[in-house]
Amino acid sequence: MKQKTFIFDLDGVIVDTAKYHFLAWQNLATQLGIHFTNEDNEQLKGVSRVRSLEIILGLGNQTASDEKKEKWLVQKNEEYLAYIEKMDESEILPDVKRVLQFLKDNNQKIVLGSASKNAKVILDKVHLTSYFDALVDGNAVSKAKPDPEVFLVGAKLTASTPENCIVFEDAFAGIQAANAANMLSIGIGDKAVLHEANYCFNDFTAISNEFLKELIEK
Ligand code: B16
Ligand code: MG
Repeated sequence: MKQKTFIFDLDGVIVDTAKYHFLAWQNLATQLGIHFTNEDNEQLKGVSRVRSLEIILGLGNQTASDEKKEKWLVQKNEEYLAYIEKMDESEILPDVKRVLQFLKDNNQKIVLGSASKNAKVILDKVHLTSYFDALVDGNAVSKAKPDPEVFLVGAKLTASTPENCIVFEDAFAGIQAANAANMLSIGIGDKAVLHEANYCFNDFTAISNEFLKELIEK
């Protein structure tokens, strides 16, 4: 059997941490007098922490000094980490573990490619760290998705060529990053949003072991 590298995004693919990001951002927005809804939160998916704050300030037509922004970023992250602290395996999204296990059993490389600087903590919390051959997170890269850097670093760490990499992503910018890296992109979520992906599924329950086998042998 061939060996491919399967790169997983974290938030929205392995776990749904968007709900915790939302609660922490909403608290900060309220403090700043900015109306921030669940719908607005969609814009923050896959986007870096700093960029997320800029989007929220933009919603309220506000600007702030770098010093203030730094203080708010720390405050938001502390609150977010308090939610993460309570996470356990029950928060792993449906069939993610089955897919990881199938890939491992078939000697495939598994990599994390996330914008989050908290990725390692989250993987440890849900006890999935041991499945991964390499972790590429927000601390390891300087350019955010849709730049392909995060996925290209992942390919390099597993000594794989981009053509042999398959990316699972829930964010439009993430699919663009995978395509720009010359990798096969698989959208997890809404097909209307992720229309640039090579394939798209609602979630991992729709991805069979036979399909994974096909991807490996491609
Ligand atoms: P942090 P992903 C992303 O994770 C989230 O989707 C995005 O909403 C968040 O702002 C970003 O991580 C940074 O997270 O504040 O923990 O560094 O989808 O790339 O796994
Ligand atoms: Mg994501």
